[in-house]
Amino acid sequence: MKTRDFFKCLLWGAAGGASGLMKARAQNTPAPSPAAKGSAPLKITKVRAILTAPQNIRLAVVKVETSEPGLYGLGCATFQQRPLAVETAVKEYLDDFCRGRDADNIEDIWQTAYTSSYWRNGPVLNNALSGLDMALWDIKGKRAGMPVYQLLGGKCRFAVDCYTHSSGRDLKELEDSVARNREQGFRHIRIQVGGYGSPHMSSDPHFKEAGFGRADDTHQDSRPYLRITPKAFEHIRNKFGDDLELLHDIHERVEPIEAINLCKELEKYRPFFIEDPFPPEQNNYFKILRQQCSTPIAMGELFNSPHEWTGLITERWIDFIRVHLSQVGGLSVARKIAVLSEWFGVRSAWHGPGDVSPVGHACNAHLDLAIHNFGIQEAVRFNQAMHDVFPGSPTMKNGYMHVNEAPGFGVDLNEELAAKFPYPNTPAYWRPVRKKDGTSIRP
Ligand code: GCO
Ligand code: MG
Repeated sequence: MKTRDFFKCLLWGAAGGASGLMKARAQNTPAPSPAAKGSAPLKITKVRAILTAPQNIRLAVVKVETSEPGLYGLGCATFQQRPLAVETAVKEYLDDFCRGRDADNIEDIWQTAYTSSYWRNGPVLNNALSGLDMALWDIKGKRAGMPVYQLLGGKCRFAVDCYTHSSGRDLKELEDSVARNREQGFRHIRIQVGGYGSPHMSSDPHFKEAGFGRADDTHQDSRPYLRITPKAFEHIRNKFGDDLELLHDIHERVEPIEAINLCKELEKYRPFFIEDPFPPEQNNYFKILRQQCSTPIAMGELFNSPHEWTGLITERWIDFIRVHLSQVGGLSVARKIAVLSEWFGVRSAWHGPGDVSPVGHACNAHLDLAIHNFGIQEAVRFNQAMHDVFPGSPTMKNGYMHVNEAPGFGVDLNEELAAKFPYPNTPAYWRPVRKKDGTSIRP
């Protein structure tokens, strides 16, 4: 065979082989996902914050609009003490930063937006980032035609078990409040005597007589609170028995050593958890607390930075991680916190008070459904106006939170109606809390 013919055959063979290979590769390449099928990458066209207060609490929700007509996402950016600062961060910075970016690349947008301010991990920027992040997950769920919990791996439970709040100025009022919540099916109830630290039980605010501070500053002594709280646990345990799960929020209102003694005293009442015994500035006290008692501990609603939660989790100094999803930067961060926590036996108890929007509550619930190390979810009741402004809001039944099966988070926002609930004309800041001599304490 002439050399030339030999090489010709070789070439034909190779060409034939290659085309065969490409055909096989084409056959094995899955069809483009619906997310991208037939459409150019989905571009972000606008990012804006919507402010509303259907329940007289300052809520902020971010809406991300896209190049696909009618396709948008919603995310919670609620920081009720500084909402206008969050609105500015969205309007003046995130909107311009995001326009034209591929809405599908959530993690990349999170990471680049997170460092786009160079300085990071603060409440204002994290809330703005959270609104953006959650909205992108909402969009991805809508494009995939699935609820977000499905994107996170599907359900680990049929619904989200919740705790609610009971309080009373005295033990009788507290007892009545617990009875009402039990009637509604709650098996987990947080008990407080009055507000955090029971300030109504403090007397003689000497700083006021001395003209120190301002007249509307709050006075709280720790002793009355430290005396009444164990009594409240005893009273409720005696009234409702051992099966009712009891929770309590110290809300960082007393000195660290006082909180340690209180946690030791409450141990015999087998609380489900005691929350925020110390301020984040005193995280290292958790080690001492762990050495002194085995009262289950929850911490985290005030956290903004990984430096605050990582050590507590990896040292197993807490039992429940309670971050406020928008304060840590959104769902993309919270799901990583959940994964880290699972490896160290820490369960979730995401912050879910009235100053989280229904979109934020839905996001809590979607994550709660999908993670194995779910502990409990804080829940609040929405009034009718809230359901009207946020159609598709999560619902409560028999102490469980339910989300709907619509794609995304399943919660929408009626902007026209939202505009009818402007922010209340009251100070947005947390009023100072002072000891008898005027010393300010953590609120
Ligand atoms: C809780 C919290 C809240 C916060 C409030 C601050 O456990 O639910 O402590 O009540 O105080 O969210 O704005
Ligand atoms: Mg709390």
